[in-house]
Amino acid sequence: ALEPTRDDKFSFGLWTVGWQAQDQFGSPTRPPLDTVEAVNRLSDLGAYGLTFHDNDLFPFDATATERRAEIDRLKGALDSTGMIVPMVTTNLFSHPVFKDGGFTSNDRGVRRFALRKVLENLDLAAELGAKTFVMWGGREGSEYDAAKDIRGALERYREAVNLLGDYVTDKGYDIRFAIEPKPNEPRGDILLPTLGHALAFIETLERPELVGINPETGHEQMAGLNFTHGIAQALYQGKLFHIDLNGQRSIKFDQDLAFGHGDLQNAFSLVDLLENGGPNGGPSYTGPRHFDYKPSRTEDINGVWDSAAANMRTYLLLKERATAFRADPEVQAALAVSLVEEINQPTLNPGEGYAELRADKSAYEEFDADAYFGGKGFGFVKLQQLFIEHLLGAR
Ligand code: GLT
Ligand code: MN
Ligand code: MN
Ligand code: MN
Repeated sequence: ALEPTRDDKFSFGLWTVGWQAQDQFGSPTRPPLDTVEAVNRLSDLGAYGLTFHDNDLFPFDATATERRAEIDRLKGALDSTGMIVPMVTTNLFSHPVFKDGGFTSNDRGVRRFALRKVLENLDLAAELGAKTFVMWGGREGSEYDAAKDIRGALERYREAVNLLGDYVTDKGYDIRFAIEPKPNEPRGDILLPTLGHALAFIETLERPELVGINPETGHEQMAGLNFTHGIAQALYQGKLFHIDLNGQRSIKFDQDLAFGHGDLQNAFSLVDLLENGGPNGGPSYTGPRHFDYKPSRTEDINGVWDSAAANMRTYLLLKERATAFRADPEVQAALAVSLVEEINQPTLNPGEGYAELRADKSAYEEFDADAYFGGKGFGFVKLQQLFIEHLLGAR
């Protein structure tokens, strides 16, 4: 069960294993990786999908012929391996023209160009059978408060997403959009910085049902937020359309470590939620388990494939540990002591409203808050220690 299979639905961005490890302070440490090689190797390792930005596959200035040649090479590799493309996205952040953003650049000509670039790429996403189109607005933001009218920028963001919704609807494409939040980097501050901001924004759209979110572990954790909590809310609101799994250690630059190499406890609770948090204890999310990480700059190509395998193996290890955690009678007993299931019981009785609640003296007049618990605690720490012991493989 620790050997990844297609059924695990593991996918990788072409920009992840393909990252040449250039950063703010240094040049690349690895040669370019060919797309066909990436597909073959990921397939051999047990992944089922490859995702990409338009310009991971072909350069920004590719001619129509060059673009088609690269698409056809990818299709050949997909055919020969059985790999699929579950998600496609557009690069609206690398080229200098996007220095103040794509959909929300102050410059209107850039905004029109960005929209056209995405429309072209939506056709490609449909051609490859991608069901999700991710939008990471890394350059949508500002460094200076006076330099960006945020309400105007949100209105332009909305205008853009509404247009894209018109397009897939009119074309009959089976594609939904997933907005990927990030608080900062590369911009000083990015629009829709957390998944909560994105969820609120989506409700303002003309076709909110077409739009969900693609939260990334590290991006929420960069803002000091609990990723598992955020994912639970996205699931609760039916908006977890896609997920970017990786590792991050606290509030600092975007580390994009392998999954589990950051906050391991949070990774464990996340896998437990995704795999066992559904209605009958089954999966709560059935989409791709997509890894968006950066193989560290210290690594050669062998390190790249080791890290790709590490993401999947850690996920499967945590899945195994989560199954054991749920099955442990002591955990079940601790969950009961901690009243974890009681949160699912409505606070009001059937048919009860405020009048009936006010009439229930036991709820208030006779409720003795001081004596209520009789000094008894919730037992959360004991439960947490069981969680840790399962994570450590001690039980
Ligand atoms: C970029 C970013 C990722 C996004 C990708 C999708 S691009 O690598 O850091 O978090 O998911 O645009
Ligand atoms: Mn990231
Ligand atoms: Mn990144
Ligand atoms: Mn990402």
